[in-house]
Amino acid sequence: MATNPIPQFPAGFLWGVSTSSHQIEGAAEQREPSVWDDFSAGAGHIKDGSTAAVACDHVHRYPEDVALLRDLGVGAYRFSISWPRVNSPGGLDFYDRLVDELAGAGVQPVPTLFHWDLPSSLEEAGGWLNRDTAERFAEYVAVVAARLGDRVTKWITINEPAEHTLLGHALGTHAPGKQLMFDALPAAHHQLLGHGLAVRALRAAGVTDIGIANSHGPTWAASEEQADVEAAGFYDLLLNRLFAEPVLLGEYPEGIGELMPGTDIGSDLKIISEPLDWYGINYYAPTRVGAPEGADIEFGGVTIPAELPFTVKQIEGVPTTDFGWPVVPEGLTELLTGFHERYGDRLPPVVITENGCSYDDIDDQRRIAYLDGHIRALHRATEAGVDVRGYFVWSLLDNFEWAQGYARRFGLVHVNFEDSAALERTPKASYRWFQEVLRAQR
Ligand code: IFM
Repeated sequence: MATNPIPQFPAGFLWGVSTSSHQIEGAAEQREPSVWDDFSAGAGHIKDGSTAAVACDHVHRYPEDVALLRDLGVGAYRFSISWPRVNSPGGLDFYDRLVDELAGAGVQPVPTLFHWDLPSSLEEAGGWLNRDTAERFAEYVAVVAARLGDRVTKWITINEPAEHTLLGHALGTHAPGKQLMFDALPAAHHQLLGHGLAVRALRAAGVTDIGIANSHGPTWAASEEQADVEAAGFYDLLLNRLFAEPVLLGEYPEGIGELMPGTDIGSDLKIISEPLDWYGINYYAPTRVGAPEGADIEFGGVTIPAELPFTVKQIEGVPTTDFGWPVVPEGLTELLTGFHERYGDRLPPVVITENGCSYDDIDDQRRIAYLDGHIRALHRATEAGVDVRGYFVWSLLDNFEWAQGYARRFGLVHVNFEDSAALERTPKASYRWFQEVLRAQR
């Protein structure tokens, strides 16, 4: 276990952990179906053949989970609200109870309004390829804000539209399983539009503390050869610039706006770039990218098809998680200082809304090393002048890791999925370690 104390972060820095509705809630019979229920039913879609119908059964066990949060000593809990549950009778009552339980434990609720579990009924009407979904999203956001806004002050609109576009709509390895390649771009635009409309709906409800959770990471060219540098630049555009620039600058990177649907992209971009109070970044690892090599490759649980204009390569000489993802804490410093340089004062204060790793053990010393390294890397970014206001570990609990099912364990708390009646929670070594870090930061 790492022994050097972690440097002190400023007073008021927000420490938390994150989860999402579909990954932990269970109680699927109490809500409308979502695209993830439909996708999970398809043969071969989920690695271990599982579904999230029960998951961690958080809907019934939330008092125990909130007690874990309280004992951990986090200031905040990032969870997501299930749109299909809100659409169902009594669905919002669950979030009412959760928010009250959190208040009783002294933990600030930070809900995300969309974390990939679109109601199936909306998918049938075209899902995120249909502009109307963005409008429907804003209506749902207004309903949620009206109900919880008296107790919830900090909100996140959407989670990782990049992954939802790439994996869900371009490659089809995630729900809704569409394989549209570059024809998936409208799904990106409509999610971003939904984000902007949600910001307006939250502002109309009087909310003053709003962010987004975008996933970003440094892109490293595999060599200095022009073809590799160009491929890396393209990957950077897809993962980083395509989702950051409309939100932060009110514009798409060159050449992209023309590919987007709609008749008045300028007025859409005004909505998408509604000012935010902070910018949430989910960081896991950098990506090493080279020119295409004419063959499909398997990387981090995803097949990158040969026809894409880049290939993803292993980063040599660094440890990997049990998921095979490279462990590169300094990538977080590089990402944040890079964003600071690229976007200057257009970048609002940053919150790391997710960071974590998948390891199987309960005595998870490698997770401790990962988190220790990344928190220090975050501190170095603050010393270099980046205004960072919070850090959330992904995740509180082991959970349904999408197409990987229960085979990947990101939790600070182990969940025994073998015994589905008990689903026993066991805090891992990393939970105890983080508890000490938080104690020392107070
Ligand atoms: O589990 C996911 C989460 O839902 C979104 N960000 C990445 C995590 C790990 O893959």
